[in-house]
Amino acid sequence: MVFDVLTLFPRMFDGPFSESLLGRSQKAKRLDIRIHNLRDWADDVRHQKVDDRPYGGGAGMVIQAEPVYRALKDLGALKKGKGRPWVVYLSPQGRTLTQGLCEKISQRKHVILICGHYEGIDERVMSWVDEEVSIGDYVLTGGEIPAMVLVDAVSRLVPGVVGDPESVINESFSSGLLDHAHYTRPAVWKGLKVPAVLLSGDHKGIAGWRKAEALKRTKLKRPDILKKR
Ligand code: 4GX
Repeated sequence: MVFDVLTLFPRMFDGPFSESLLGRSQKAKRLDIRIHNLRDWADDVRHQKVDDRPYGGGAGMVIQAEPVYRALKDLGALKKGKGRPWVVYLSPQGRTLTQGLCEKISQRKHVILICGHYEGIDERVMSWVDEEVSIGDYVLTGGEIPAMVLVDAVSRLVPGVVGDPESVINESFSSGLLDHAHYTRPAVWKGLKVPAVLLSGDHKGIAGWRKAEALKRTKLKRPDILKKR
């Protein structure tokens, strides 16, 4: 899967995308995450200015339409037809990112993410945006962290990114329930015992315990999920 990220702060992505699963999967060519500096498409190549004051006045700056348009054009988003990438703008006005939306996005081969800053981008480029996505109802300083969240959550659904496909299938949300509790060695720690069934070797018993635990936890911690199910 290919991600193109358009940002004014490309270095913010250095850490999160080079470590752990995402780093490994890029080396293995399962993922191709390309970070682009929006300033490379600035009108004024020398000053590389890509923002300006809002018409009508008020605080803050607005990212100009032209650099975003040029970047989208170069990345293939303006052509029509099948190979066209899916263009996402991260913004608090978007549809909330859920596991379901991540699954939907993971079906795409090529996704372009636009990270807004300041007061956002000129509304006139929105006609090339396929989908606005929000990571939650709070205001951040820019769209970079939301883009990282989306790339991370979507990437782990790409076949091969998470080594054991079981851990993607059995986890929270996919089943509509929270995950059951987990324990590892030692079997007794500070006098606290691991539930006996997990040491029993009885696979059916273990599966039953886990299912019941997951239900109990969901009822207790996230009753809203149960209602939706
Ligand atoms: N989930 N931000 C976008 C710029 C902006 C401001 C106003 C449109 C309108 C966010 C979020 C988020 C901060 C990214 C403001 N764009 N993005 N940016 N929550 O808070 O996705």
